[in-house]
Amino acid sequence: MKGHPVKTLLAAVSVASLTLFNAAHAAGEHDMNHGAAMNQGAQMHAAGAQAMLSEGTVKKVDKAGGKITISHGPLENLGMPPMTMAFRAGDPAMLDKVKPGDRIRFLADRVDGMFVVTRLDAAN
Ligand SMILES: [Cu+2]
Repeated sequence: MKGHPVKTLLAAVSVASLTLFNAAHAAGEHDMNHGAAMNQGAQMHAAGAQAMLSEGTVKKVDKAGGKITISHGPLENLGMPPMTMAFRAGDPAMLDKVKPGDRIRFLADRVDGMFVVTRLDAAN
């Protein structure tokens, strides 16, 4: 059984790489080609998850409807130019920590044809 431990190690390493790649996909690059997704994964590794956040200003908070209107800069992961639009809140609790006029950093993704804010942080 010489060499068996090495094989096991190699298998573990490929599983780890696959898991990282799938995590990048789940984060919102599913519409991009694989090369771009892999580049973005490499950038995330270098600069941290902050690199993926987009900037915006809260225009309106609709807690009853679970929506937030944001005047946003370019959303690189969605290929969207700057505009003002409504997003669905991925988590209703997000809407408790912001108000119109707040500068935010956020992450949006397309889920079932709707744009959803999956992460929301106050910007200073
Ligand atoms: Cu938009």
